[in-house]
Amino acid sequence: MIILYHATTAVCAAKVRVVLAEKQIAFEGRLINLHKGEQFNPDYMKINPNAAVPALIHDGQVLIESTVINEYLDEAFADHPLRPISPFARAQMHLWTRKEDLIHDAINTMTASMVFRHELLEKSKEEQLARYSKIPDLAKREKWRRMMDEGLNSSITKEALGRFARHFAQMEQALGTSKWLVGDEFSLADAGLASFFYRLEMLEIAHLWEEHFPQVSRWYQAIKARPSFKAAILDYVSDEDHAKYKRISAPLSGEVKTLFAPIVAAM
Ligand SMILES: N[C@@H](CCC(=O)N[C@@H](CS)C(=O)NCC(=O)O)C(=O)O
Repeated sequence: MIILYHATTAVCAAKVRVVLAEKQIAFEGRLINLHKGEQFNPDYMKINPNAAVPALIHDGQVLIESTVINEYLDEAFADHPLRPISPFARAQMHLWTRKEDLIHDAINTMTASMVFRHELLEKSKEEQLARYSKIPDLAKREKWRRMMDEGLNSSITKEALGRFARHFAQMEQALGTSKWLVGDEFSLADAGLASFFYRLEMLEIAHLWEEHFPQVSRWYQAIKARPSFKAAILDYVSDEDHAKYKRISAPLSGEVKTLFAPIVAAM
């Protein structure tokens, strides 16, 4: 039996749901409401001491870290394999999956500076602090504080956009010669990025790749055409979430485009 601790829109949790859907593995979901701070509940932190989703329990064994969970699922469940067989191709796949944490950090930066910040600025100082002051990792906590204070003008935002530019350029190169990131079979490398791209789309900044990286655009359309995209990502995002992201992000989209242009031009 599989239990997944997740949150509806959290991209790392959606990353695991994509793999569960691709491999057609049934699971029991337990939602953790990150906005209410349920990730800091001591009982949950016994499961995931990082106070984050996802966490997965398989036959009583606890797993955390979405990249590790996805690799575990593919190893533990043989049907619908998502890792290439050849050692070289598998190494290429790992080169992609090991970068997911860095890209997730950049996704989190954009979400914090474009959406979370604007929601939190409407709340009291106490409520703002309550949202991030219990994050166990001090660097992450400090990043939240800076995003609240500095927003899109922060050097953290520029660093995140630089990461996207480099990642998209590497993807563009790989996708110039193959259908998916590693050869012509969909793998964990592709699965791990699906929810990240959707978050950027929800933030109204799909122009980051659409205006510069045609192969990446082609790849994302193919990702969206897979049944796992609907089952693991779209079905968990409410109309209310969509409306909220659009309302807050759309006015900031042009600003992000202006910040991104010189970064891409300098590559
Ligand atoms: N490297 C971890 C990152 C987990 C993570 O940061 N998850 C986010 C949601 S995508 C979270 O739960 N954040 C807690 C918070 O917002 O306080 C993974 O890939 O599992």
